[in-house]
Amino acid sequence: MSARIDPRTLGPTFFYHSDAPPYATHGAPTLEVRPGDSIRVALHNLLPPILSDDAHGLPDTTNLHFHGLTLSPNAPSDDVLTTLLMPLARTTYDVRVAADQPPGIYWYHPHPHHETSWQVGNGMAGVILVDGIENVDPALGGLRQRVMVLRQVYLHPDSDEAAIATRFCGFKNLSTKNKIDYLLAHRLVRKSDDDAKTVVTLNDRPAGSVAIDVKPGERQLFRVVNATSMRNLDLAVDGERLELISQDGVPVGYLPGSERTQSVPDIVLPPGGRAEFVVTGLDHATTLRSRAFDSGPKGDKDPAVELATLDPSAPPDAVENRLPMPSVAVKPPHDYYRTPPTAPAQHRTVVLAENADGSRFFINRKSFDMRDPAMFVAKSGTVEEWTLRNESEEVHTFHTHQVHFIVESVNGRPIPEREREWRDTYNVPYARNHVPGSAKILVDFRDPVVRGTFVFHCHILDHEDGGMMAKVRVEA
Ligand SMILES: [Cu+2]
Repeated sequence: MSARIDPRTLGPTFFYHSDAPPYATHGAPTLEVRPGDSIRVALHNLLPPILSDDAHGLPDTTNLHFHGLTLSPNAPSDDVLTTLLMPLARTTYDVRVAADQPPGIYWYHPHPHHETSWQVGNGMAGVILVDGIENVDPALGGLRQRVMVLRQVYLHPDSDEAAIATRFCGFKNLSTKNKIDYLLAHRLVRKSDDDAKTVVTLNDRPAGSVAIDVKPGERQLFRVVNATSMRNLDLAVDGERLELISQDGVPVGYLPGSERTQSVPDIVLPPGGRAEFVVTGLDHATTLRSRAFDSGPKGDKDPAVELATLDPSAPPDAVENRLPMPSVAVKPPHDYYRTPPTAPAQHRTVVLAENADGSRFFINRKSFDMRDPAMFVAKSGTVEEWTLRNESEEVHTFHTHQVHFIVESVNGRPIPEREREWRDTYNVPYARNHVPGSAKILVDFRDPVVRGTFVFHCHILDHEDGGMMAKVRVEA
């Protein structure tokens, strides 16, 4: 696939290629894999090389991060630190999905420091589905499943149909006038991230415009990715509770002692987070919505938004997508996600903070630089306890690459064992009355494939681009 300028929006986008017409398709394909499979993706950076309006003055680099998968952090696998494609450069990723990767929904997106929010905020993201969830919960076998990608994309000032017709896919093919248009649009849009210039979409259609066929009493599995760059979504369906099956790719019942499903009124999905839940059809139309989310006095506004109508009289699916019936799953040689964590070998503190006007962001008083040494060095095979402390008056979404973690307590309040689950994105509460928000987590470095240097950061991506990121090195 390639990263290039979308002639329709003048924003950066993925195109992917096939041997048959139309040869290049806008967007990023869903990759459906089984545990133990390899994913090979060739990526070609066709973004223009000449932009200098960024604070850092660099051209548009790009790369890929495979969010949530337990992978080697070293090239050609899930490496975002040294695999950084300059314009016209290309590379091939070779990613080995772990034999014990839990079945569920994961995703991939670019991760070039300073550029991540801009690229993801223009929709550059695709889904990775690891097969087999019906073997974990046989009651899911045969249900209709719906993969839903939620984005918040920029409204481009110049994306009308006439303009589309005059543009081509590669910048080098643009006329001088269109090059100037592009530069102006790029500069204009990049500097505006207020909500008025963005729109929430569900599978690339404006939120609220989608009608989904759910028959009365029918159970369907919704598999949702928050692929926005900086928006919290609080999912709910009017008139019913949701049956939560899985968060961040991992079934909630995976940890011994936790319940197989949870009945919940709503599910907060931070940017980068995923949830899989069963919805049961009512005998009348209802609404899948995101409730307003309180991200703190200094946080971005996350107002309520209607996402879709669930309607027993909606037109039937053109192609039905049903989960297979359960089969006997192959037993992996080890299964860290189902093995209770060992006693922590190390205790660390991660302080999240920002400057007064919210333009620079820090972890342990340090704003990220690509040349930084690792902030922490962990020993492979161990579990560590990290205390996350949020000193700012807005929520920050903690995310680690390569591994998942278990949230033990929030603001000093322990999470009951039956509700403990693996996460890879988690909102650390904001400070109130100068008392920092906090969360205590267990970070799992047991899988030997995770050796090398990688990053943890805030998944509100303009915070990451603004420096709220650090490196950790895991050694044998
Ligand atoms: Cu943040």
